[in-house]
Amino acid sequence: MSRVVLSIGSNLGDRLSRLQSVVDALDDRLRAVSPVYETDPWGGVDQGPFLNAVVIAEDPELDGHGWLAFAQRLEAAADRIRGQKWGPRTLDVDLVTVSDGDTEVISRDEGLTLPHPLAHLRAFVLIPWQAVDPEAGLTVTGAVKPVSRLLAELDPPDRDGVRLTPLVLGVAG
Ligand code: PH2
Ligand code: MG
Ligand code: MG
Repeated sequence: MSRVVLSIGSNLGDRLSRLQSVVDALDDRLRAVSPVYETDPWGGVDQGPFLNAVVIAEDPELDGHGWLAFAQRLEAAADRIRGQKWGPRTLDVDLVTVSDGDTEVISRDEGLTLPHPLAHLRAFVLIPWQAVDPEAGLTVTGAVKPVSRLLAELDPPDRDGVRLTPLVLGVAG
């Protein structure tokens, strides 16, 4: 069984609808959806705030490359234009980590880096992830670290830039 943790974000247009499009596409493969957070832009580009969430899904048919293709299809469907690095976007769907059964997939392939090489530095990934999976761990430089510890290691202003909203991503069924 292949399980993915996806970080989803949007800061252009109808941000919540963009995030909802990912939840809808996952349908019965969805296992968990975090609350929605409004987050200060990370990466030094002057731009509007993002909405971010984390979703967890399972699909026995997909491996890392399959999940990546899924993510890219959804970005294309949201009219995502490949623009400035870390700049504004209608929809970003990033693979944080993929596991195959109990084994975390480690990939340094062209185009597929797993786990996500910056996830451990991003409060907008770690805070929603911890909210849906308090026991989660992430491999950083070869060793698994609890997400709670990674979060504790971030600067407080980084964590404060991630604010819980009352917005909800609807799950069908
Ligand atoms: N995505 C980026 C760059 N910066 N900042 C926040 N807060 N949230 C994001 O999703 C984000 C970002 C590029 O992927
Ligand atoms: Mg991203
Ligand atoms: Mg991306």
